[in-house]
Amino acid sequence: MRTFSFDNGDQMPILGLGTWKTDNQAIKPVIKQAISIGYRHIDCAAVYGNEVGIGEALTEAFDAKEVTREQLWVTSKLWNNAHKADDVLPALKKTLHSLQLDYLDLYLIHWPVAVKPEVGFPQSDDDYLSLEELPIIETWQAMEACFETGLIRHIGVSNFSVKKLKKLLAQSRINPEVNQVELHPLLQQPEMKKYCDSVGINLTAYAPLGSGDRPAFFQEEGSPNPLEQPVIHEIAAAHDATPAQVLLAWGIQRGTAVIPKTVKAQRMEENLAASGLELSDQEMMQIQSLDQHCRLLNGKVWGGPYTYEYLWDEKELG
Ligand code: NAP
Ligand code: SBI
Repeated sequence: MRTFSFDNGDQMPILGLGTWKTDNQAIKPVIKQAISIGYRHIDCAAVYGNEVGIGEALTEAFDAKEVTREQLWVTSKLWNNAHKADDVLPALKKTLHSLQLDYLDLYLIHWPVAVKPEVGFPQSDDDYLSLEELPIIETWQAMEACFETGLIRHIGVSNFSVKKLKKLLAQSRINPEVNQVELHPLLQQPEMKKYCDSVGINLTAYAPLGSGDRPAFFQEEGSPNPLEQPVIHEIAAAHDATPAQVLLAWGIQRGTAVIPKTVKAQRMEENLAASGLELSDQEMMQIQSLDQHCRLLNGKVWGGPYTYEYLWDEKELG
């Protein structure tokens, strides 16, 4: 499995397992299965509400000597209601407790969106804190302090625009090492890729298969599906591969990590095998032409000051 190398020598497997939309009970056998077939990178988050189940599965896998802690890459994310400086370390400790781990490989600020500490998921504009009230740099400095405790080996961000990354890099003592964003052939974000490459930020692709099972709230009528693009099917047929494998191979070949979610054993195998699929330059170009700058998880779930334009630092395409 190809890896991303970090400055301290750590290696993040370029393909990991996504865990959103699977509850504590259902996720446990999924994680055990994934580890048994060779997954070594698990993408978690406090807000997914399943870190306890993941922790139980990891502990059982360690106890059974299927894998060692050092062989595994575990990412988690700070939720939007714990952005105040004093709330970051407790949130990290809660995640570590749930996952039954001594340390995380990577901890990310999940969104550049702050909500009041007592709010789980915001329901009204009143539930938000503006970035004037709680600037990102205050949360980032608390992330830097967490890094210094040794409880996390790397720190990064998620859903940050290039503009927000630039501002953070200008203010930070420790640079973010990862930005995790939505990426697939319908949303290629070439400027983001170029910028991250230029400053040494590893880009991770979430929703690499188009998040077809995203909740109804996130579905907009007529949204395209990367898995259903004829070009993807043609390339898949040429390699005797599946459309999902082509999407993942494209992401990997482009130099991004990919974290597809599946709960099905056969698809886990299929997705993992995508790291062995090689696309030609011409196929990569064909896929490049599919870009529509189409955000499937466009952040419209947020309110208050966090408009689309504010979040992504761009106007919405009409
Ligand atoms: P995704 O991985 O793009 O797509 C998941 C969907 O694809 C599910 O319906 C899954 O169904 C299906 N699928 C998986 N493998 C398949 C295959 N080989 N063939 C056909 N369908 C397949 O979507 P996602 O879960 O939204 O994103 C992946 C991960 O990224 C998340 O789980 C989460 O860890 C992370 N994420 C992070 C953020 C963030 O804000 N940082 C946002 C979104 C996601 P089955 O499960 O039934 O197989
Ligand atoms: C949740 F558990 C609840 C809402 C929500 O909205 C945006 C997408 C997201 C996220 O922030 N990270 C995900 O993987 N999905 C999510 C998750």
